[in-house]
Amino acid sequence: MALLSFERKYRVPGGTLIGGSLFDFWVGPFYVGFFGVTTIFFATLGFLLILWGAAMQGTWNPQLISIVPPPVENGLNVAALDKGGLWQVITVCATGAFCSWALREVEICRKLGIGFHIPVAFSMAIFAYLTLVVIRPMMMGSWGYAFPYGIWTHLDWVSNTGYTYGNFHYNPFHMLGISLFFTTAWALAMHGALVLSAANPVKGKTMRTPDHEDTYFRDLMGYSVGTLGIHRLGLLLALNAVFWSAMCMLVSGTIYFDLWSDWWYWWVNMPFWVDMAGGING
Ligand code: 07D
Ligand code: 07D
Repeated sequence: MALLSFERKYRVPGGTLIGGSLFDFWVGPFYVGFFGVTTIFFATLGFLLILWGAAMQGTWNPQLISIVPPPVENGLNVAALDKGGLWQVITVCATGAFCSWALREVEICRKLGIGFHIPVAFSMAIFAYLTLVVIRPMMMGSWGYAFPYGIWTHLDWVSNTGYTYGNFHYNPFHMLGISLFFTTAWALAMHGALVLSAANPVKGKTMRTPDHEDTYFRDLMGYSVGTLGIHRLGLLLALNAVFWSAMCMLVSGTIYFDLWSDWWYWWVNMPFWVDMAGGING
C-alpha cells in the first residue's frame, strides 16, 4: 500500500482534547487540531517579535541577533519591552508553542491508540527549557538569570554561568547528565549498527531477523536486552540525560552557591583516608 493511502486508513476523527471536531482535519500531511492552531499562533508571534527585537537591535545577521532578558536588578517584575520585556513575551510564546506541540502529539497518539511516550519524552525537553528560563530564575529571584535568545549569546551565557561556579565539570549532576548523553549516543550507535548489520546485509546475502540480533549479543556478552527492551533502555537513558541536566542547573545558585570543586571536600575529608599518606592531613 502506498504510504499516503496507508496513512489515510489511520486518519480517524476524534481523540481531540479540546475543540471537539472544529479543527479535527488535515492540511496535506499535517494534522491541524486546536493545538496545531495555537502552535502556529505562538510560533508566528514569537518569530515576529524576534524580528522586531532584531530591528530594534539594528542587525539582520542571524548570528548576532539576541533577545536579552531584563537586567538582574529588575527582579521578577514585568519589564519595558526594550529592556527585557520582549524577552518575557517571547518566553511566553515559546512556552505556549512547545506545550501546544506536546498536546498536539497527545491528540495524534489518542487518534492512533498508541502510548504517550513521544509527548512524555518531549515534555522532558520542555521541562529542561523551563528550568533554565522560568523555574531557576524564579527560585533565584530574577529573570536576569535566564539565558538570552541568540545563537552566540546563549553560548556566552552557558560559559559565564558555568564559570560562576568555578569548574562546572565538578557539578555531580552535570557529570551524570554528560555521562547519560554519552551513553545515549553509545546505545544508539550499537542499536543502529546491529539493526543495519542484520536487516541490510551486503548484496546477495539474505536479510536476518531479530533472533540473529539477540544471538549476536548473547554470543558477545552473554545477554541481549531484546527488541522491545533496547527501545525501553534508549528512552530511559535519554530521558534521564535531560532530567539530570535540568537538576544540575536547578541546584546551582538556588541551594548550592559555591565552587563545584569545593563540594567534593566531603569525599576528600572522609575519615578513611584523610590522615593517610597523600591524604589532605597526611
Ligand atoms: C538536532 C533537533 C533539531 C533542532 C534544531 C535547533 C532554532 C533556534 C534561533 C534564529 C539538537 C533549531 C534552532 C529554531 C534558532 C534564532 C534566534 C536538536 C536537534 C536544529 N538551544 N546550544 C545550538 C537551542 C540551550 C548549547 C544549536 C534551542 C541552553 C551549546 C541551535 C534552545 C544550553 C551549543 C541551538 C537551546 C545550550 C548549542 C544546535 C532552547 C544548554 C552548540 C542545537 C529552546 C542546553 C550548538 C551555535 C541542536 C551551536 C547549539 C538551539 C538552549 C547550549 C542554534 C532552540 C541554554 C553549548 N543550540 N542551548 O542541534 O552550534 O540541538 O550553537 O532551549 O554548540 Mg543551544
Ligand atoms: C534546554 C533544549 C530544550 C528544547 C526545547 C525544544 C524548537 C523547535 C524547530 C527544528 C536540555 C526547542 C524546539 C526551538 C525547533 C525546528 C523545525 C535541552 C534544552 C524545549 N557540558 N553546562 C549541559 C556538557 C561545560 C553548563 C547539558 C559537555 C563547561 C551550563 C549537558 C561538556 C561549562 C549548562 C552538558 C560541558 C558548562 C550546561 C545540556 C564538555 C561552561 C546548562 C543538555 C564535554 C564553561 C545545561 C538543563 C541539556 C543544562 C548544560 C554537557 C561543559 C556549563 C549535560 C558534554 C564546563 C551553564 N551541559 N558545561 O540539558 O544542564 O539539554 O541544561 O565539556 O544550562 Mg555543560
